[in-house]
Amino acid sequence: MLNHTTPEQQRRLVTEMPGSRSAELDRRRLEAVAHAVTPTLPVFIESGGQGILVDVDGNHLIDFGSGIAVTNVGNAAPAVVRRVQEQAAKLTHTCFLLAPYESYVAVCEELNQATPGDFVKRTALFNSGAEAVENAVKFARSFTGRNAVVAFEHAFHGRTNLTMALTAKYDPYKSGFGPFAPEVYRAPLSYPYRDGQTDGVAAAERTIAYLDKQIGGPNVAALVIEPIQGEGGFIVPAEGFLPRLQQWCNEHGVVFVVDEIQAGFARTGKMFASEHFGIEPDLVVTAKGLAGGLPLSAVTGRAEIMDAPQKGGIGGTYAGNPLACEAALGVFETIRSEGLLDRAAWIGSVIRPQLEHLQETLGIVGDVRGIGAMQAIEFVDPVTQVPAPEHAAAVAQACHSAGVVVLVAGTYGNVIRLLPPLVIPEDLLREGLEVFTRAITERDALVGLTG
Ligand code: PLZ
Repeated sequence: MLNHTTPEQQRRLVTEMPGSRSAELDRRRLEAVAHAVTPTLPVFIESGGQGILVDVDGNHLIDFGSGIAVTNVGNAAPAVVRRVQEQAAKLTHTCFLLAPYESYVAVCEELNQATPGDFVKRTALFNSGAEAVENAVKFARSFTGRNAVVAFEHAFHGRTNLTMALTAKYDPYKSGFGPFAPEVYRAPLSYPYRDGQTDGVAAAERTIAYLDKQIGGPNVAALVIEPIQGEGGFIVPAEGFLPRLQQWCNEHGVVFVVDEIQAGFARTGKMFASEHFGIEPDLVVTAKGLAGGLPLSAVTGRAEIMDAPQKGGIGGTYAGNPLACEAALGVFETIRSEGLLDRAAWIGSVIRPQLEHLQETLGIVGDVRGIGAMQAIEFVDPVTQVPAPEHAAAVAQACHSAGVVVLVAGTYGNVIRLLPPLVIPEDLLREGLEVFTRAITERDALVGLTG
């Protein structure tokens, strides 16, 4: 077995950003890699740990991105590394459709147990989030015999053809890539900061009026929704919105599909964000945090829906690969042994008051929102409240230069989201937050002077 050494858990910049080795790799990237695959950071990463990413020039960066909510258990988490190494030395692949193995079944058992709802469930495994969302739609269509699928404003569900159709934002995700899959309808979301509707049931009635008038419940196979939108900018729907939508689904025999790909896996202080809203999805879609960085995704839900397609109708060569399944078992183990549900809630309790203070004192901070270790700031023009992507870009840039990795999000590109690994050491969390708040305060001061 290889010995893994965790990099020193300390922010440290030893070169310009990017350093010379990163700059050289970036030259090679531009020659070799399609330019539409565009990285955010200017540096190349070599190793990672609980809260630090180390680049090829030896710079230690604080990780507030977790590879977009993937390494919730930390990078190269010991239980994941151990299981993957052992599995790789024994068996790398058979294809579960050809010759099954235990770890696939064990992951399905874990997911059936962990997802909300006390009913008989089954799970099927896939590779990416998009692939799992597509398969959720296949299960729903097969079960209902209907075609229409409802998605929401600001949604992100992936980059494959069907999931591009479900995804809301045109540029960069869809522009030039049509035609898109038919029978996808986009419904109004609950976005309290922008739609001014803090009564979630009222917001749901507005959505339902649209569904009833323009699609018709009996035509709908599935309603697909993120409980807290990820790429859309951590939009938390007003209380009551999701339960009322689930009720409408039940009334019309529509499969209620909840995309927990970004919000799930202990991120919000519960195993699944759905638990905060009192909903029990018919199908839950997971990926990202499920396997700590190995490609694995899943659809989990009511047995009668999951068993609807014909035998052999669902699958894939690599879907539920044994290395990825072992990684997922390591993730479940780590969430339990490290108490990561409580830890995520605690991270939220550290971040949230600081961000709220900024909202109270600074004009460019329009909204602060999120649950647990999934928190975001929406930047606006201090006078008009119009989305201000230039502030988000400038703050993100300042953080990156100072060695803190943050991610921009939002339909208008004006949101910065914080997604630290749930195992991040406290001093790194506080230091990263300090760098972030300083960058925002300085930007606000600059806007005040120039505006
Ligand atoms: N559903 C809620 O957040 C992936 C996208 C990164 P895949 N989000 C990060 C990028 O720019 O492509 C995501 C998500 C939600 C589905 C997906 C899709 O998951 O594993 O990227 O296919």
